[in-house]
Amino acid sequence: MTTATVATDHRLSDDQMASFVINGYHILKPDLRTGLNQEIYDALDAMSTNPGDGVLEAVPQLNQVWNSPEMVGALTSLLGPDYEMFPHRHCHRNAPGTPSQQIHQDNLNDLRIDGGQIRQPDRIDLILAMYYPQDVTSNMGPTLILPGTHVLQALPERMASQGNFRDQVIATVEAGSVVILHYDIWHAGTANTSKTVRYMLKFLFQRTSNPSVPSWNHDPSSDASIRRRLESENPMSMQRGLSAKQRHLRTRMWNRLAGDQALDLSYHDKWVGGSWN
Ligand SMILES: O=C(O)CCC(=O)C(=O)O
Ligand SMILES: [Fe+2]
Repeated sequence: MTTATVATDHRLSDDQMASFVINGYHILKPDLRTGLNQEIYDALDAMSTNPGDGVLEAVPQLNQVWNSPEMVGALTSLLGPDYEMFPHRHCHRNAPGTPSQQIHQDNLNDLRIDGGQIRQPDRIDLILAMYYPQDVTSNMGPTLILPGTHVLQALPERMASQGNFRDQVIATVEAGSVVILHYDIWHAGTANTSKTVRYMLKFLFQRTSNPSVPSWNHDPSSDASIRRRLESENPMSMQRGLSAKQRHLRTRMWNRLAGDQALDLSYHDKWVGGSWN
């Protein structure tokens, strides 16, 4: 009984969940059947136009990626067991010569207002999943991620001129990998200077209910070490005030994921003169 559960349970561990809450991303490589990545690559390469949201119907083998136990386990952990696939999706075809994107958020680039109150970015409601059917080496336009930025607000107009951050992560990956991102994280596609087309399939998944219990593989005995991680890790070096805000928001995010609904009452929390009210 126990063995069967362990063998089939791909939910994230406490440490993997904490890493996501701190860094805003998780990379996994599902155990896909031999040949599937190439089949998908060939099907994409044979398309004469981009089918937009219709890419799942055009290449139904993609369902095997999204339905893999590793994907279902990770998405269940992050969004709860009743998560849903979002109807918007996109196939990114980066041909040789494609330049870098600006670093950006896919989500709304502004403060969330909810019932007239500022809503803190302290939840995981939407996940962006990027699947790469071929290896992505450093010159093929890998996705760039700014770890920890999913809890920060920034003006896109200001970010437009920014690049080459010291702690940026360049997600070079093997064929079949999926980069799972918090929807608010700052990221960009980089330049493809190789001679190979890089495909990336972007899909969105959404939470449909608020968490009431941890939906990952939770072990209460790790609570103290997780708290220490949430309060001390610094994925991108930044000024002290911002690090404090980041730590505050991710502790709230963790509590909310663990089922602390009392937090719903405190949308109006705000940063005032160096402390949280
Ligand atoms: O191509 C990539 O790696 C990222 C694409 C992206 O972030 C976007 O188009 O919004
Ligand atoms: Fe994007």
